[in-house]
Amino acid sequence: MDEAGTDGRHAVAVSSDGNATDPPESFRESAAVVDPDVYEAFERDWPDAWGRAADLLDWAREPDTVLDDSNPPFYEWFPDGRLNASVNCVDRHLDERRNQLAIRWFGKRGERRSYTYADLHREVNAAAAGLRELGVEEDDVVTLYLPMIPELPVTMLACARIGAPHNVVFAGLSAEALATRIDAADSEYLVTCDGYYRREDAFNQKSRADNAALRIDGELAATVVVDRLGDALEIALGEDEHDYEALLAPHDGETVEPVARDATDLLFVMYTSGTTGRPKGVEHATGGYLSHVAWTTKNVLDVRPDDTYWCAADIGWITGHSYGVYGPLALGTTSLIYEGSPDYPDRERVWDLIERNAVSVFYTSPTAIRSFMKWGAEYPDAHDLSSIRLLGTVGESITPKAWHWYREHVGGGTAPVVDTWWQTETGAIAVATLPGVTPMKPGKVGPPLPGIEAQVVDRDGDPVDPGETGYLTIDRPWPGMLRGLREGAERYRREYWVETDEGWRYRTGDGATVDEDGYVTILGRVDDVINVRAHRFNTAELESAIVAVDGVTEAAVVGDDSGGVVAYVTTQGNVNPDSTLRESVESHVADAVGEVARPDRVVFTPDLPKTRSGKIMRRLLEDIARGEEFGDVSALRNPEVVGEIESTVRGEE
Ligand code: 6R9
Repeated sequence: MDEAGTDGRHAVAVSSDGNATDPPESFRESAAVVDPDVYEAFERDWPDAWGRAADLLDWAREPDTVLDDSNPPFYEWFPDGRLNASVNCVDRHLDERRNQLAIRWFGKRGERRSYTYADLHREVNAAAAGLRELGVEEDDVVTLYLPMIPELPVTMLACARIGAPHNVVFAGLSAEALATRIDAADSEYLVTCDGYYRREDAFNQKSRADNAALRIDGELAATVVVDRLGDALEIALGEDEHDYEALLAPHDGETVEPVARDATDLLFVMYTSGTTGRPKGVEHATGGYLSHVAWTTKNVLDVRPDDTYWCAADIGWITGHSYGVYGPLALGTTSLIYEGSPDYPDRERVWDLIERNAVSVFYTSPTAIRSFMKWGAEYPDAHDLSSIRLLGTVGESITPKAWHWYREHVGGGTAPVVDTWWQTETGAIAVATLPGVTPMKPGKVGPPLPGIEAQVVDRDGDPVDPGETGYLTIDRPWPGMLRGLREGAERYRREYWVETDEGWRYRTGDGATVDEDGYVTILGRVDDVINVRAHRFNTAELESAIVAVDGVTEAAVVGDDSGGVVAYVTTQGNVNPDSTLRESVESHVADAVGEVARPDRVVFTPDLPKTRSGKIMRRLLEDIARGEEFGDVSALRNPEVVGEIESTVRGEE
């Protein structure tokens, strides 16, 4: 280790790992960051160094203060600054890039729509005026329940323009999940659509939104309905329901004065699964969030204005918010938005889109990469993907095998593959290599970014030795951090923070190890959260849906090794489960939570492994689901059940 990196956390000097891969020279030549001093610079000048992230934005009032930490853990970033997110993502690019594409959209049926920055400006303004006409005022929360169509980023930016925080609910979530999120956010405005295509079929999203509206405690003041399907689905609009196009039409060409928001004002709320059954409303502030997102889009994903950049995540989750909408548009680049699934109409689709649009930066999840691998290298290999300059991955750990496959078959064997760790709560990337500076280690995420004090600690809060297992924590605030929870200050403090001798420490909920060079490897959640196809759910959300099925007694859900869900289920009186019961278990989860969470396997078992205190041993069930070795089970109350479960699972394969 060199002098700069004595504690292995701040500077990165990789000495001890034969698998480390240096950034290719050709990439370094034009990378956004090439000076390794960036780590030291942030350390020397923390928190003021984060001012350079704020410098990437246009402010209505430049902030004088970088961080107000007088009332931890309620931190305020750039507290005296004022700005508007839609100005930063749209207006400020008009002089230089009026006719450059901001959004290239590809629909499921091969439809295309393109928005130049001038087009985006026009529609965002008309939508902002339309929302105002319906009564939306500053600080009113607007719920957006839309699939991957351009109207989603447009309405997000329209909300931002008038200072109305958005609350995007993933379009695949159920009516029940939508209702919970509308109520929890105290939202009186909803933007949805008639429907969307699921494979060949027109799916009626509006009727699901109607079901949600019937269930909410409050009342919707207005609903806007985008016509996605045209003649394929005719929807009758009720009272207080408005057709999107008709609402915008009279405002076409109008300019809505952007509302200058305090940097600490709410930009959006996003519900995510936490350690209890009810989702938490994560609140992101305008200035810190946008600064951190812009800084990482530029310096970690190396995105530039002249790129065509594709973040394949759905905008309904945080990755799509930060890196599909706000980051790329803040930098004035072209963001590709794809509505379909990667294998529809065929497995050429993704590669064809990359080739035809000369995509230079591609960001996706290990779940997707695993599917690509399963389908076979012949699909990417048949395309000219030489436009790719950088590949990113997020959402779960990537195995060295998948990492190499991705680099080889998508990245031409040379593109940096940047594994990025972050969460809904961190708002933006927190742990990752800097592609022009830091060597990559396949299978390990990387060191914390400059200015981020992440470390792995043991139960007592002491940093673990290299290779030891511990909890990933962050010791100082960072600009993209959540400003709070919708559920209040107390819940926010309790859920995430512990006070240590050195100050306040944020708990990520992830187990991790760290190596001699400070590279973090994520082992998975240490709480009751599971990552399903790179989406986050609480085990209780899924399990309560399962135990609601007639005949079911108990359920435990775990993740398997391909990002799917395995449900272990016991039945009343151990009745022999038939296929109808299996089907109801699956469909109950899909109805209550969403199609994404539908169990991939349902394993009926006479009992669930429990500790003496009656806690279900999910870890063990997870090991079985993943076909892994598991440890000593003698501490269980019912060790005999383990063998039985294992043979049921193996027998099924
Ligand atoms: C951005 C996003 C957050 C959880 C996080 C962790 C897992 C994210 C990862 C990763 C291993 C990575 N996670 N990135 N695990 N390697 N590069 O996914 O946000 O949906 O809130 O999930 O995802 O467990 O705690 P979110």
